Amino acid sequence: MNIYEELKWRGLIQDISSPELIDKLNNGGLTFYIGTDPTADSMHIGHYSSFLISRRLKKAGHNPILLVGGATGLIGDPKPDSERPMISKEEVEHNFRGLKNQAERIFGFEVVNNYDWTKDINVIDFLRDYGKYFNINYMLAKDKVKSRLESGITYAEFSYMILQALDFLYLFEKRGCSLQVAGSDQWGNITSGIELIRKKTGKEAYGMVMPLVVDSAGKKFGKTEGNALWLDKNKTSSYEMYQYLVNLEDKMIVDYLKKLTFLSKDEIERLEASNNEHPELREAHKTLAHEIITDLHGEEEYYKAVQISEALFSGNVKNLSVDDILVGFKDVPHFEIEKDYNILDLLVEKGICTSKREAREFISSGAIAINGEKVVDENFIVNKAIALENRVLVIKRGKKKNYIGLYN
Ligand code: 545
Repeated sequence: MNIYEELKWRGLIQDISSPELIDKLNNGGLTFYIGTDPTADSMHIGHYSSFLISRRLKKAGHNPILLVGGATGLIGDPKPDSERPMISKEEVEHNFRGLKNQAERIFGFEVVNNYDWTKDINVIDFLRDYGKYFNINYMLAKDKVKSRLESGITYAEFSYMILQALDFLYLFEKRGCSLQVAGSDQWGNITSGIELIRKKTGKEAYGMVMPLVVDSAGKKFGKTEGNALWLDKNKTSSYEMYQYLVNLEDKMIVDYLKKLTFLSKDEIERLEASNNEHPELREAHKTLAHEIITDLHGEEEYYKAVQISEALFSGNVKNLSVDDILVGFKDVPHFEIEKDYNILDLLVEKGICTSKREAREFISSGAIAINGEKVVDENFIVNKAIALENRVLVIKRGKKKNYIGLYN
């Protein structure tokens, strides 16, 4: 397969600006860019899938430039439904540093900042050198603008496409960059740039967009209960990432293997067959998690996530560190333990059981365990000495309910 066929097979090509691009992609040697705005201080897994294209194209002999929009982030790319709240300059700077570091660390390519070439353009030059090349009718016809005509759009957001177009022109002229790649929501901004380049230089530049990765409900991928799957492991631990990926719906798995990994067609077909024949092994899911977590955080983090998951599943938490336990049990109820307790009092006082009678029933049926060991004696004394690292008790009630007790 050549690179174009490979990208097609992976489902990474939604649109290209001209059929000429196909040969250019297959021949290698293009300089291309992909941009992101500092609207958050970390990318999430959806951006990861788009940015991986930089490595795929690099492997095919092209030169990537990553752009973080220190300028465009101050304005805000129009969303289809409503105006973005203005973010402060300090926040944009903070986010910029986060994204730049992350992009350099994960993808390993040069990162440029469009603030560098836009900050000194004065308003008169802006209107003469760029504004003059944009016809209002053309701008109004762009999807993102069109969808806002009812609800309203400010002049600032309306002008956004000019900024992104002038970036493309700048990189075309100064860096020989002739291709911009992005998610499909960027089509209008990319074609504006191609138009501007054509009008100002008479030359042809190209655009390529990929479908946004979505979950089975058609929502943007990586947003779970309002929380994105962040690439920053302080925001989303490897364990949380692992859990999300291992529990992906079966019907999504092949699509994600194609878009989020570098595994070959043969290997992905083999995993697909494994998922069909032995879904209980979750081999495809685990491989997906292995590829992504290893790439983002290193192989050790992957094995740690597996270890935490297995320990939590079996209830055998003794071999985990306190830090791993706190990561794994982030979402279960936590409480402080300030003194020694009789087990019955502890269970009732901390709300694990509703009454002593209920607590006795749980104990006699073997349904209470502390740090993986069943409590069978209703006079059992809970104290610091039995806590892991003298700090943590994992109290399990029945098959599913867990509680974390902390000594300080
Ligand atoms: C700015 C100036 C340029 C070229 C591109 C830009 C950014 C672009 C944009 N892109 C999106 C984005 O989201 C916020 C990320 C917060 C971490 O707004 N105008 O910045 C997304 N982009 C990646 C994909 C995208 C797109 O980063 O293109 O489709 C999402 O996958 O929404 O000269």
